[in-house]
Amino acid sequence: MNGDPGHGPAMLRVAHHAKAAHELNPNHVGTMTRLSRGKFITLEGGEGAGKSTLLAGLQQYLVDQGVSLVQTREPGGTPLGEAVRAIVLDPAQRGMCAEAELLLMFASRAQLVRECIEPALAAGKWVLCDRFTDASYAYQGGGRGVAVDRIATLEQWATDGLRPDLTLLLDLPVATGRARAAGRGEADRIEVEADAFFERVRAAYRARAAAEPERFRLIDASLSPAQVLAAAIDATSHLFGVNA
Ligand code: Z5A
Repeated sequence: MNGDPGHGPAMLRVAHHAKAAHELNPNHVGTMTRLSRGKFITLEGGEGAGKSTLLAGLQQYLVDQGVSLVQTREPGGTPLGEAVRAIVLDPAQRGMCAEAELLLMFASRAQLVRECIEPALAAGKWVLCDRFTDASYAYQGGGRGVAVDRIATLEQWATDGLRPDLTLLLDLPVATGRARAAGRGEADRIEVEADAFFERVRAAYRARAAAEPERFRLIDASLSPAQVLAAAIDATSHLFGVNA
């Protein structure tokens, strides 16, 4: 599925986690019972790309398909994560160094994986998450220039190498996204960065999508909301029926 060492093919991961769920399921009876692991979908993109808009429509679609769904976000999603979010987005924290920013993102992520994502997937629920580790590679790696191998080390430690089954990348020219996002009130600590920062973020996202075409679906976010939703729905189709 991807060429990174330490991250096995999707079906191997499914098998591994199905075993974990089996072991954790108190209702398990007999060796033939096996709980199907849920699917993990993430949404990524630059500022104003339309993730929130897409989330609402995609959530409704998946629920209509009978999927038991958990929706969450990063940074955030847990009481600890939401407290971290308030700190990392606070414009008053303008002196925050790139390393502290990265570690805070992973602190939120470590808690979210253990408190929310893994229990949900193990229980057979699907998880729809607004941003995940790819955002750290894009913003802290691409945007801030933190070395990729440091992020990879944290990823392995904080998430145990958890990768989404599908990542929808909403790709949009920086100027278009910033124009969309303008007028929402006071910019947060990251939104005040210069265009060049967001150009590096976009380039890093696109490079990750190109490196892992099986996991990523790159969606032209300049299309209408209905067209973006249709592309996202099309991208989820292969998740149905696998490991059923
Ligand atoms: N961050 C990080 O640095 N490292 C990490 O590891 C993680 C995150 C996990 C918070 O993320 C910040 O955290 C973010 C990255 C950083 N910083 N920035 N910048 P966030 O996801 O909560 O915040 P955001 O990226 O700023 O999201 P956003 O600006 O709210 O964008 P959005 O949700 O993608 O857009 P939207 O609200 O759906 O749409 C924006 C506007 O465009 C709105 O008026 C819509 O009506 C309109 N829109 C939406 N879709 C369309 C289409 N298709 N056509 C036309 N208009 C549209």
